[in-house]
Amino acid sequence: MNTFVFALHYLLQPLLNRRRVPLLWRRARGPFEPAPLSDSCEPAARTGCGRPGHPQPAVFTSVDARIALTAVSPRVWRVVVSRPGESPYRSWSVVGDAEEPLGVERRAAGFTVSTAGGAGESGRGSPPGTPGLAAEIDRRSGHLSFHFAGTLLHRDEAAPAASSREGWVRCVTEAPVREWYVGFGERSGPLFKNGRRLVMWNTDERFMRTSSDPLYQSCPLQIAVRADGRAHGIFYDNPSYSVFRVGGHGERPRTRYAAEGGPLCYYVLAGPSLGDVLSQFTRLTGRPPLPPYWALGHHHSRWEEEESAARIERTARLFRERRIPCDVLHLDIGHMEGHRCFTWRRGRFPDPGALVGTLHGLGFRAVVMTDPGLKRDPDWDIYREGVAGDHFCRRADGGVFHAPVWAGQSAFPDYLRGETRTWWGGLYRRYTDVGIDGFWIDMNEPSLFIPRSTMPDSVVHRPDGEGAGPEARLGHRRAHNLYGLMMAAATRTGLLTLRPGRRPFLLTRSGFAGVQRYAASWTGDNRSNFGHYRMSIPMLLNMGLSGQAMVGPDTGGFWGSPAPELMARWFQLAAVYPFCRNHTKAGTPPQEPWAFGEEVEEIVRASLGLRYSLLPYLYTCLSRSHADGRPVLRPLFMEFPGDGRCLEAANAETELMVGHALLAAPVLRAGARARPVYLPAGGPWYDYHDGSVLPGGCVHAISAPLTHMPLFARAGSVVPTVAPCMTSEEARTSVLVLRVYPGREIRGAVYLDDGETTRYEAGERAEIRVRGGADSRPGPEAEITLEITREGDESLPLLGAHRGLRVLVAAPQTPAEAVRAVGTAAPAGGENRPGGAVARPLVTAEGCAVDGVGRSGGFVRFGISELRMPARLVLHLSSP
Ligand code: MIG
Repeated sequence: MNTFVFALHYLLQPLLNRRRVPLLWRRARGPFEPAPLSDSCEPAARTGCGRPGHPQPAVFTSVDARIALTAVSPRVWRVVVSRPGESPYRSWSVVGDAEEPLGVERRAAGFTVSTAGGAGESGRGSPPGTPGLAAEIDRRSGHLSFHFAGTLLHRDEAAPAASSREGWVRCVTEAPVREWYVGFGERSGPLFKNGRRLVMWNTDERFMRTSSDPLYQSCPLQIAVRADGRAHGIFYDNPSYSVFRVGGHGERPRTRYAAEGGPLCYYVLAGPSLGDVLSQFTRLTGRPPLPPYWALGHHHSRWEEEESAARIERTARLFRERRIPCDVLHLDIGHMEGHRCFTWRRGRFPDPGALVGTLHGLGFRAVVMTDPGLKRDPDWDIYREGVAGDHFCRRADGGVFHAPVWAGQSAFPDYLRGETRTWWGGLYRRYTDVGIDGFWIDMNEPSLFIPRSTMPDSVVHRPDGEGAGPEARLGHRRAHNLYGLMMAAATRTGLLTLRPGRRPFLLTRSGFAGVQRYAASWTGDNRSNFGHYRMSIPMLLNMGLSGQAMVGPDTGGFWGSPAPELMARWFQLAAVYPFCRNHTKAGTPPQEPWAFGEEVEEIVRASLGLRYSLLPYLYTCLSRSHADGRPVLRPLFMEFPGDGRCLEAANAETELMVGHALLAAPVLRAGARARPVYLPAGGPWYDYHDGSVLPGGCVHAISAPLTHMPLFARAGSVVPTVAPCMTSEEARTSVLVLRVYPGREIRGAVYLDDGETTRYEAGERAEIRVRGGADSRPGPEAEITLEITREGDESLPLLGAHRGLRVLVAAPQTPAEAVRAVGTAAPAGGENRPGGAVARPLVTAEGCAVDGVGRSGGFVRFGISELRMPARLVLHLSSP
């Protein structure tokens, strides 16, 4: 499409899709009274409500409104506010639900609702004594206020307010103290959303700027962080077009939320830590499954309209010849015959199976793209099947809805229908049959080449499943934000059916709350400039805080061509992003790492080398996201709650924690060769590159030549690594190197499984845990204790696929002689006094043998053999 058409769509799209938030709101008429038990089930009873043994929600009704409070757990409550005639609450996002009993007490002005505490009658509840949320409801207005552990979280004003105009609903919340707002899914702009207007309407933003809103995904989750480090969240579970006017930076911030359709439903997530909020949110909406290990490798992509097997193969060979680590090559829409999904371009892909075979032989995996739009071509079997099976979205008059996209006039599967999802999922057989490894879905906002860029309001979707009868119809306005989510659901389920037991790798552009349970996401069509590079940090942090762990931008930028310096800097940063892919638009200059001169090529090679050495760590971080929803990329204030300087924007959106142990501080400006880095209090910190020690709680001027991104390890952490290598398979199988950064308490883990199958879900996984500590005696003498244990499935090899174990202990202050003196001959557990220089053994070992002691960089290195678990190492570092 030419720029003119793009520009036209760009201009018209917001005009045609935007809706004004009504000015007038009807308040419910009080008083509210507890509803009789028989009325207390929600209109669309999704759970066992009302059946024997199922606790009842606390329901309050007035003449024209109904407020239902349900405790999913003591710290996660659902509020549904409905007016007569409103459609029932039905969720596409929430998959993990339960109910806890609630108690209602009458007070002077209203009622207090609290979790009865304890496991309750149902026996499914939380451990007794878990403090829970409590709510007060004002009898006259129906306003609610939520408390947790003696603190007021927010007062909701006008919860039962609706507007007569097209059934909008709204909720205004007021916090009693200053708050910092994060979450909200994939968004441009700064990290903190205070004072911003955010629209939830999935949009293919064709000219993405650093201020564009909305973008491809929506997640109506607002997380509030307070100065004392506490956090709580409100998740508005409603896919309608909606608008947040997020509270400002004042002392009593008020947030206004309004959605185009009811009922109003929100979940209060009590925290109290930011990590708890993530755990609570992902308990509701699902946790990210583990991707195959290879998906953590470097992905290379390019939208090439003149795609061919020959070009792909050439690219693969170049990566190997030039020794640039790489695992995955992506095939964009150029591989299709006339942009028909699931087909191969004739002539240019004579034998797709052979191509995939060649790629596998070179150690690559192949990912292909599919779009929702299927070409209107009665001679094409897939289109015919779609029509015959009634799988396409319909016009109001019942005919199949068609609109132009890449393939020309196309029809669009109605992913809200279960049968259609099954049909769609089955189509992937055409790719899995030739060995394609991973899948990439695009244009699923949905994005169409018509001026409004998406389906007209009149298009009809026909959802099915629980709560929806066979007659159910959903207009596009209501289904819009769900389209990408359900396409991802259909694709993932299809892949699991086609290749039972194998983990799918799926990448999606669009999504809604809960998309993390189906797919990884990239941040769409960014630009090759420093602004977009910088913005990737707050963007990914907020996606992480919205439950999505496996995320990354187009490294190098999609539109345009990066300056060599930008390419170098962006790859240094992307090296620690969970999803690391280079991608660019058709028609742009080459963006392969070798297209920017030798210096940049070497920097990219080294950055990716660092990434590959960190793969065991990144994988362990992802296993945490899978277990409890905590993201891989974390804002500083998540790891250091209560350190006020972590909430200063200058630190919060230019630095990031990668998991629990590493702090990255990328250089964000062109020409800069140093940057200020705030290292949070509680340090010290170790420079990852040279092992030197820096105190925490202050800003350091860190030099950052073009070759290095400042990276720091937290005292007390253990970072599992391997030597830099070319493929993730090498990383998975080479010697495991535990880098120990002494602190008073030492903690770390390595997650192990087969990296490929879904058996980890059934318990075929294990974890190596390292625990220990360093004494804090002053002076050069130090004693460091490490205990290495293993938990989990005993049938897995002790070190997983790793060939051996080495331990590196950061000891920058230990003089080299002290280590050299005991040399490599240090007998495990024995006295060693070569020349009587060292009075005590350098190391005592139980459960393993130590050999090959030496010094490398700022580390003391131990080779470990004859390993049995638990193993114990006591390391005495002393001056000779
Ligand atoms: O209208 O498939 O964001 O990554 O290269 C553009 C072609 C369609 C948009 C995706 C981009 C991809 C491109 N697609």
